[in-house]
Amino acid sequence: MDAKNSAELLLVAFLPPFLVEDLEKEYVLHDLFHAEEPEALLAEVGSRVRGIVAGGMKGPDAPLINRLENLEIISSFSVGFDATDVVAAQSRGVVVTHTPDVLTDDVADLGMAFIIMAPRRIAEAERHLRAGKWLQGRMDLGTNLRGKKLGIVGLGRVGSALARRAEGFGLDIGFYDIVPKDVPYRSYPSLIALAEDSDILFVSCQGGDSTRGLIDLPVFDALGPAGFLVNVARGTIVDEDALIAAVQEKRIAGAAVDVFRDEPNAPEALMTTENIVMTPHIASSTHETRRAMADLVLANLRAHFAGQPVPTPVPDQR
Ligand code: 8YV
Repeated sequence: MDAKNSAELLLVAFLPPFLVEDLEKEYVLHDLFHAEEPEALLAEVGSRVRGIVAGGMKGPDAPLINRLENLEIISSFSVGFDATDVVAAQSRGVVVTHTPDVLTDDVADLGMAFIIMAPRRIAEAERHLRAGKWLQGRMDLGTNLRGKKLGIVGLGRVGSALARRAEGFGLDIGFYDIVPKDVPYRSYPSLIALAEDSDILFVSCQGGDSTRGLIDLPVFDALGPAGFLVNVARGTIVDEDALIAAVQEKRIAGAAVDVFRDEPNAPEALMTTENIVMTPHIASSTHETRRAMADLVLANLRAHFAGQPVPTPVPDQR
C-alpha cells in the first residue's frame, strides 16, 4: 500500500516489532501498551480510534471498548480471544477478528514435544547431566508412550492436530468436548470420566470464564499418580494451586505447561519442582508462524477498512 490509510489504531498488547513496522506504513498508531500516561493518551486520541490491535494475553475490556465511540474493529494477534471482551464488542457492533489456523501446527508440535518430554523426563535428564550427576549415577527411569491413553480436553484445531501427531506415536486417543465431533476417537461424557481413563491429559480448549479452573484437584486425582497433565492452551483453565499440589504431592506423575495464570509470572513454588516442564508461552513462537500471524492481522484490518468481511472467532474452536 502506498499511502497511509487514515485510520487510527490503538495497540493494547506487546506486538512483534516487524508487525508494528508494517502497521505503521498503513495506519496512524497509538501505543497504549507502552504509554507512560495511558489516560492522557486516551483523552487525546480516543475519539479518533477506529481499530484496536490486541494480543492473546492482553485485549480490550468493556470500559475501554465502550469509551472508544468510533471503534469498528479489534484485530487480535492470537487465536485465543479470551483477553478481549467479545460480548462488549459485539453488542456495540464492533468486529472482533483473530489469527486461527496459521499457528495450529506449531502449538500442536509443542504439545507433542511436551507429551514426550514429561513421561520420558527429558528436562530432568538434561538438568541431571548439566549438574554433573551422571558421574554419580543413573537417574530414575521414565515412562514409555506406545499404547498409553491420551485424553484431549477440547478437540478443536489444536486438539485435532495433536491427535494426528499422537496417532504416529501409538497413543490410544480419547477426548472430551462440549461440541459433538465426528471423529474416530473415543468420546467421553465428562472431563472426570476422561481423566480417570487417561494416562496423559492434554488441555486444548479455549480460555475465558467458561473454562476457568476446569482442571481442578478432583480432575488431578482422577488422572491419578501415574498420570501426566499437558497444557498449551491457557493458564486460567488449570487451577494453579491444585497443579502445584498435584505435582509436589505426586498426586500425578508429572506435568508440562506453556501457559500460566498470571503471565509472565510462573509460580515460584514450581521453580525447583523436578516433575514439571515449564516454558514461557512459546507454543506459536517461531519466525514463520509469528510472520503468518502478523500477515493475518494486517489482512484482516485491510479487508475491514476496504469494506469486506473478516473471519470472526467461533467459540470452542481454538
Ligand atoms: C501468542 C496465543 O503467544 O494465539 C494465541 O492465542 O496465546 C499465542 O499464540 C499470543 O497470543 C501472542 O499475542
